[in-house]
Amino acid sequence: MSTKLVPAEPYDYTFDPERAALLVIDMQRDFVYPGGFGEALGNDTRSLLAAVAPTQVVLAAARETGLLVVHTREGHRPDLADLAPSKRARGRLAAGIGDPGPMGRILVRGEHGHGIVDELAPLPSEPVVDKPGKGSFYATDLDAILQAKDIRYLIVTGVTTEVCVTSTVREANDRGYECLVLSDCVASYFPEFHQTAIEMIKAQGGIFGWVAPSEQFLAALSDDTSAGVPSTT
Ligand code: C5J
Repeated sequence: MSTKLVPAEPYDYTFDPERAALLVIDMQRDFVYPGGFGEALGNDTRSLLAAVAPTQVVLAAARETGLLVVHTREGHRPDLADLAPSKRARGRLAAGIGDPGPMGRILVRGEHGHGIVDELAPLPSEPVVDKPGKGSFYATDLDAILQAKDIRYLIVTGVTTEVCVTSTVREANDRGYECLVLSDCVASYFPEFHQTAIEMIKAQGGIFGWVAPSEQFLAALSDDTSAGVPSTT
């Protein structure tokens, strides 16, 4: 199969679809939907909601093309045994992780708010990685899942841009994965943090990876002549 070429920043991103995975990071009700934990913290969830529709399109295209799709969820065991005291205490919140929240116990596995938004519901065949931290590789089997499929290229979507997305991209980059972040499929409660996080990823010649709008990725994925370069990897 030929490699695909996506016009991206800081320069074109080339990838082999057979070694690429779509990563959907923490698109959970508690972060994204109005009435969830994110909003209870005083955040405006509209920018996160705006990333759902373009991600839905990318998800459909990835499924159609046969890309591996991996979802992550931030959260903890019901007994909170994997919740660091520092994380539990952070923010001095009246209702924090493990406490009753608007959509069930906050960031606890199995609770309604911890689940992935309906629009992006995982298929039974798609791995869902539960993570106790911000980075998707920390204390998870994500690397093993990707290695087992010989994945090298990660197409990154999800929330929030400057927290779990950036942490994951940095971890992935150090492990040798080539990350393309889809700028309209990641979002933050804070537009200025989103913008700065995007700038940081692609700065210094792509120090952590590449950035492109999803339409560029979709065009490349569906174009048989996208790069015309036989895969050498
Ligand atoms: C946060 C995340 N923002 N998924 N989590 O606490 O980015």
